[in-house]
Amino acid sequence: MGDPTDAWPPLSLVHLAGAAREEGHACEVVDALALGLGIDEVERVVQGLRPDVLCVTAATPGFPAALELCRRVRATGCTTVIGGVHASFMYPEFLPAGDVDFAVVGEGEETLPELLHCLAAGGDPARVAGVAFALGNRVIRTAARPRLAALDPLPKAWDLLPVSRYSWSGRPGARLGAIVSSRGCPRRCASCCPSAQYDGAWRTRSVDAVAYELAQLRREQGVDVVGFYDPAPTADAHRFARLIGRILELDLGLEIAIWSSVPDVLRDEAVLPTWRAAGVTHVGICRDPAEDRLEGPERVRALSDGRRAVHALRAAGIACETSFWLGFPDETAATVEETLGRALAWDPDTARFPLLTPLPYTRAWRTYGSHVVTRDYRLYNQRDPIVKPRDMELHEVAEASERCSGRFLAGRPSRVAPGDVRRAGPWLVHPVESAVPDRLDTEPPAGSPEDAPVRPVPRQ
Ligand code: B12
Ligand code: SF4
Repeated sequence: MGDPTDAWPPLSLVHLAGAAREEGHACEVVDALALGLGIDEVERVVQGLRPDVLCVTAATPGFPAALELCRRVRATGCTTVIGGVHASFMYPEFLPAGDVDFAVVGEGEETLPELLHCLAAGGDPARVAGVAFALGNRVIRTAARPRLAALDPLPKAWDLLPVSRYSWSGRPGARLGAIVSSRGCPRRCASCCPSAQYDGAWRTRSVDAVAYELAQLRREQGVDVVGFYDPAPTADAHRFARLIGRILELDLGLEIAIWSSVPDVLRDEAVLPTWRAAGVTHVGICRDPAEDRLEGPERVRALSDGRRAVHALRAAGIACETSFWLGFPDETAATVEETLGRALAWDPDTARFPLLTPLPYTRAWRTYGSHVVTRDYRLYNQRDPIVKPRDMELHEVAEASERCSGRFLAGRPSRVAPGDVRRAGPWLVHPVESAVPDRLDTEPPAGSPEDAPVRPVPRQ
């Protein structure tokens, strides 16, 4: 749901600073993304704060910059700690270079305060579970830290963040907040980062705790729209129905953007109007890249289900966006057209065409790793091509993604351009139910998505 013009709150820092503060450590948070700070500016801010310990979070594409910041700050005598999914898996790769003192492996809410205590007391970090560090020419990984036994309540430090800065192009002018209602995802897709992060485990928070936190965001932080950052809040139908019921009771007047999946949306088709009544205005549909390489009946079924899910959401007044993946090793001009045809047939409000970006710590790496042409992690951003197709040049892949976005948008005026603040968001894009003709229930032929046979989709 991200867009370059957005400023999304860094929820990891909200929880980590909250956890460290609860254990008596004074904290400051610098949200470089929201403040638009480059590395030199962040360095200056950090030097001005003169911290004992600098803690940094970064996903894979931001990791080289995070390491560079740690390297510079460490040179002034400050201890540096880095965490997040990339750090959790890749610490043997970067720790030997000596840019950063400690990597936190896994969730940080317990590990970070314990590490900070240990450092302040001059203790032995090898006794803190969930940490890795370099010692001479060896990398030490301490005992594994069990996942948090309970996710309620999660510590928070919203007061340390520039909350008035957070906004989403989907709702211009509104204050944006964030929450997780669960961690991980039960679906275990091969390319998936959150699934790898939690090893396929899915843990939920209690409905009451989530509802209470939503009320706090509304009343204490003045938030108008909340992004659920967990990828699978709807995975358990019963639990999500209870959460929707609680939100309806509270009547907070919040708008809510969530992630979901085609099976969850179709399962809940009959109750989608209650999602909408509770404030759910935007659903991002999570799709593993493998879904763009299905064959035979599975492919036909996936297309028809995807279309039905989009229609069902639209009928309930909920906007949806999803990604269609390009840049596979077997990519050709024809497969690009097929993927575009699939996107046009689904007809979500927003379609993105990210490029296949296998991560070294996911199962997909076994399939695609040998086709990855660079270990420059700055390019692992799903926009720069890092997989070389056998029959296409890298620049052709990037151009294909842009072309697909342009052609998708050209098809229908009510489609939403990512970043188009005038039309973006669910509140303007649903003039009538099924503005899109029921047109396809099979894959359109390569090269001519608009010329595919017209066959009505049976109503369920
Ligand atoms: C919100 C979000 C964003 C926001 C980030 C806002 C922000 N300032 O943080 C925005 C929209 C900006 C964004 C942008 C991008 N994102 Co994003 N994003 C997410 C999302 C939905 C939630 C992340 C989150 O906050 N989770 C909740 C927190 C609490 O969990 P956490 O971060 O894992 O933190 C815990 C632990 O990891 C650990 N920890 C984390 N950091 C640290 C640091 C320290 C010091 C310690 C001790 C511990 C620790 O403790 C935390 C609490 O337990 C995830 C998908 C997902 N559901 O996870 C994708 C995700 C992280 N994004 C992803 C991608 C690809 C991108 C983009 C490249 C997209 C694009 N093409 O532009 C950009 C890259 C931005 C950048 N510069 O790096 C991928 C990352 C894959 C990877 N490993 O590289 C993910 C996993 C989505 C996906 N399935 O592909 N994203
Ligand atoms: S549905 Fe999405 S979040 Fe869940 S495992 Fe698949 S790709 Fe990951």
